[in-house]
Amino acid sequence: MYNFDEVIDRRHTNALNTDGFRDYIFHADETMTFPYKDEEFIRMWVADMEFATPDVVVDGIRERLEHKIFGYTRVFEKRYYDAFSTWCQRHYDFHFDRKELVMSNGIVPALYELVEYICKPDEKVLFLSPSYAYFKHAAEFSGREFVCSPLNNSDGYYTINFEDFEKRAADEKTTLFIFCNPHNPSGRVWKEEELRRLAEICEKYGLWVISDEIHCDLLRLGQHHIPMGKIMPEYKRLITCMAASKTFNLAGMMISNILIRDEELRAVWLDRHYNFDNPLSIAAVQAAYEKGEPWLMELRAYLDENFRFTERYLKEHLPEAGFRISESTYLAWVDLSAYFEPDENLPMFFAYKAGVLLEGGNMFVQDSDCFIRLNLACPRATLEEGLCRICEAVNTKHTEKYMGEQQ
Ligand code: LCS
Repeated sequence: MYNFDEVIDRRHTNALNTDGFRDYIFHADETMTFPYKDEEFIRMWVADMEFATPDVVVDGIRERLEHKIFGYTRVFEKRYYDAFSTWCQRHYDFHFDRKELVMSNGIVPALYELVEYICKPDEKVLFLSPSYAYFKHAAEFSGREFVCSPLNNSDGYYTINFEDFEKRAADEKTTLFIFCNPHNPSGRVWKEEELRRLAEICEKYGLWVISDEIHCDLLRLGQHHIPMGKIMPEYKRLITCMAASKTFNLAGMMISNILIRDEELRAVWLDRHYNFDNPLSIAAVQAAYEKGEPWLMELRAYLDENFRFTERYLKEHLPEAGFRISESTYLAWVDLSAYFEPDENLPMFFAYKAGVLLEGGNMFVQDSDCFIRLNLACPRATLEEGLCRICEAVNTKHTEKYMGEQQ
């Protein structure tokens, strides 16, 4: 019913995806040039989608536009809570009290604030690696040290090393665990047993837990997300972050949900946070939660097929690439250690040799050498072209290397 094959021109919309890649990926300015024009790149990097947000969301924004006044705004009405909490109840059988809900312009800005409110200057932030780099940035932003507990990687399936995690959690200077649930970049949807063991360790050492569940709606069909809030129903030091931004392609709307259980921390937040919201963003998210489910189900089926397509394509054209269909997210995490040395700058290689913008292991803190992360939330034709260019570039490099060694 929805057309995920539509190719939408995003130029001239101030999109980070089209116009911000030099700065974000290469820390360079507009003087950086490539053998490709900007519009010739296949863009498989930052985590937003090439798909249109559903009509119900656009209609929600339009209805709000008709009110014609956009003065100072904040989520005051219960309708927003009703929309979001009904979503959580329906999808995750998860209930939270209205008073726990505070709004933020994004989960990343919330992380930056929360680290500062929770950790004293000499305290440390713990997370699992590889990791979404902003967990590290959030610690560093307020001068806190970070500690990684490396995940085990067994043939592309990531699991938690609980002995290592407990050792690090036991450090009395480690007071906050930022948990990515589901996990970016691997896409793991943590199972109940894994969540229980993590929760047990966090409770034993009294850690604060921020459970970043931004990817929780984007599951492969058949997968089920369990909010940490259900595993730790009474634990006050738990903060849950969720948003419609990834789910409905609304990251630019800059609005996300933060559930703070601890009253004292919530008071600090309400005191120090800049507590205003964008009226169009509220309308967009409310409409998404109230009416967006049919679209999401079709999106998930389309993404599932993009993952299967990628699996088939890589098997045929890049057989030594390590790839496993992610349990969640639209992000494919591909191990190219059979083809590259650990010090290769992969985003640079693929931008120059393939005309593909992607994220490399160097962007995921540690334990991610030789990996690339591909954003598969694009029309299948775009995906096919991107994969074709990636495989060709790697195979050409391999052939050249082989010929070089023969001479
Ligand atoms: N948390 C996680 C785990 C994410 O993956 C992202 C976006 C965010 C938070 C951002 O939340 P926001 O501030 O927009 O509410 N992930 C991105 C990524 O992996 N590449 O580009 C964005």
